Amino acid sequence: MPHGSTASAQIPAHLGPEAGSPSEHKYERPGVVRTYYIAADEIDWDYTPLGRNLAGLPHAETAEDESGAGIHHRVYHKAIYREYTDATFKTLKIRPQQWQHLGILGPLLRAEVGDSIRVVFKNNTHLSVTMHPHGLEYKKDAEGAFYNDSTPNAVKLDDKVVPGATFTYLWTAPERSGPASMDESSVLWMYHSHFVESTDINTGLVGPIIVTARGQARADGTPKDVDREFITDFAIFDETDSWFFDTNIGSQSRAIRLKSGNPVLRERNMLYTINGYIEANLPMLTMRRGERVRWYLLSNSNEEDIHMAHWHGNTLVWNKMRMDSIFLGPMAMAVGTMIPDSEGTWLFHCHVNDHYVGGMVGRYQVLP
Ligand SMILES: [Cu+2]
Repeated sequence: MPHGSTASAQIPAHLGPEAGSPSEHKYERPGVVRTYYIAADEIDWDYTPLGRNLAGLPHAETAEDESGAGIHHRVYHKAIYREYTDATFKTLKIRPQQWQHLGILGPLLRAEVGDSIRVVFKNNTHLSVTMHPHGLEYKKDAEGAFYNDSTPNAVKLDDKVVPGATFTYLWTAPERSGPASMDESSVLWMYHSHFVESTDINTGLVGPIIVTARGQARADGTPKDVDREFITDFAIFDETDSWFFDTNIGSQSRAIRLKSGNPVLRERNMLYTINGYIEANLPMLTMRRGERVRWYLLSNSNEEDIHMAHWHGNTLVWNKMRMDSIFLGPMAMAVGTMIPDSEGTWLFHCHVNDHYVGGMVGRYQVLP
């Protein structure tokens, strides 16, 4: 079932392959423009919607509540990207069952090589934010990043979308945005707000992009050669670097705002999550034995975002190598393919001790 709003409009001529380019001869279909209506919204995010330590791990530290937000919940005010049905931004698009696990991540944007992605972006927050994509092709008027790049004001509207404003980003997926020779049929990119980048991401503004090789995508953009896809962000959210830190913690925090000035306060407000869930609140990632399952992994941008994603029970292939763990540095993106042969419910967690103890744990399930 298509996740994005796929417009069947022909790609504008200037966005297609250049005449005589090396890729022209394998241009099997005209690219489409995939349009998404995305808003940055303020919400109260519950890192533990179903309770604490759902994996039943035998260590006591994580069972105590440190947020002051309740015994069983850790809730913070945040800003996230959400998808709407159209440009009125009145109706949220229902996230399909298979993508419920995206959690705090923004809507999945997809393209097949040759396609364009058009995002009508509305800023419903009280912050100035943007959307900045990795991997896709963009011009200076759609980079979504605020810095001195010697461009005139006319092409800086994308750099700072103020509260209440709307901006339309147009990005393209040429060959260099899609799989290279060592990749499989699809690659992962991300997008995030890039006004005050670190604070924007810690506030929650990050999401995934998948680009499938030309000719290897179904109509909805999914790669034809896989049965199931999962996206997991090994994401530390440093709530002391959130735009809403003062709101979340209380007015007394202003004096101790500097994160380096109070390591205890900072550690208490570091959330070691997978897709914004801690302690196995990540929805059960469910697949069937023998399916071809593609795992897309990413990570956030804090200096502590150094992770080792580890699967119990099954192995996968990454970069033509057999693995049961994949290393992720800050803002990493990695893709692996698993053909599970061991049935059961299995731990899926970060193997860095502090992260594991801090709750960076999920589970996946292999059915017969
Ligand atoms: Cu980790």
